[in-house]
Amino acid sequence: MNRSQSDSSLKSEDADDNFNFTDLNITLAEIEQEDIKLPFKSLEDVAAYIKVKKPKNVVFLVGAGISTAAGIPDFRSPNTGLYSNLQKFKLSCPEDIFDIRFFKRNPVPFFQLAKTIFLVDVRPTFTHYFMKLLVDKGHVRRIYSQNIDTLEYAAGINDEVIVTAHGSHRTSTCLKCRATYTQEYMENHLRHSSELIPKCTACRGVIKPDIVFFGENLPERFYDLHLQDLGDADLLFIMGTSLQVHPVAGLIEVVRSDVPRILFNLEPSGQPFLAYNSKYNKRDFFHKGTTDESCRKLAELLGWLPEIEAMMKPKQEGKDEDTKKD
Ligand code: CNA
Repeated sequence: MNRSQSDSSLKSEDADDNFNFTDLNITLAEIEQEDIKLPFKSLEDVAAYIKVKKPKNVVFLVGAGISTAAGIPDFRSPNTGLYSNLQKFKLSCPEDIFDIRFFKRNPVPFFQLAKTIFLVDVRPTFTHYFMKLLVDKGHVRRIYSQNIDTLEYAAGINDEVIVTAHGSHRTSTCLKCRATYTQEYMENHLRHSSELIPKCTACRGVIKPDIVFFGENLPERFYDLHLQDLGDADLLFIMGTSLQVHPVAGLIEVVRSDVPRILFNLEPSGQPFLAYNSKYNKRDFFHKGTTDESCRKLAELLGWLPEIEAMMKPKQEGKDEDTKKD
């Protein structure tokens, strides 16, 4: 990883989705010709595209911004991002805390931080469940997540669909003998051990969570899948990422030149490669705001809001019951 409608036949086909084309900013002629004009001008256009084109190879490229609503800070947001809050570690450069060369010399700052970011009780966000619903409806080819928080799995998304491009802390590995350890083992250590640095029970080497640090290779699964997945993609959603970390940021350029690219983010990112502000833009669309707000609005337009809320509800009730028992 490197730093730097009103047509009744259409309606009946999708009757279970409660979809109402009259809500959308498209004409009947466009629907009949299945010709939704690019670039999209609104979320209504995006919803119409999904309804009419029924994409089967949607690729999501997501980053830390989809998890901030769960309480996990991102890297680069001013004031709230991790990089603005590392003063106590006295690093010459904030990226050092996730740099493998630095870690091998001095793993202390990373594990001090790990205690605060790995041990919090977090739940998937609306955005995670929006992705899950698209997966369940057969629209999704793959989710490329830069996040290490494992919330895609917690939302119940099938492992096969997920590529954790920067690894995750589901497992950890001894840097000396390559013995592997579970997430539970690492969490127990961080919570209960008097020693800060976790050491291998076999060889006393330092155990490092399997997240990809600057200076390390991405998982093989990323290299095995990304060219085919992005080459076959029929819609790209980019959500909650500053697109500053390569090679993942480069995925936006691997999709075919006629494939729509949608960015949901608090601030513009990906320019000039994403051309939503250019007069030459042919297929890029930026919707500014939180990913939860954008996904919620899109789900509403698609008539999918009740299904997503139903997916989120049992988890909420389960948590409430757990709390009562304590
Ligand atoms: P980043 O560089 O911190 O950028 C995050 C982007 O998301 C910024 O452009 C923000 O404006 C935007 N953003 C923040 N909150 C929201 C929100 N609620 N809705 C919409 N947009 C929002 O993070 P990237 O993911 O781009 O950078 C890649 C790094 C971050 C990877 O190596 C990750 O491992 C690493 N990271 C992951 C986590 C996590 O697992 N949750 C947390 C912090 C950092």
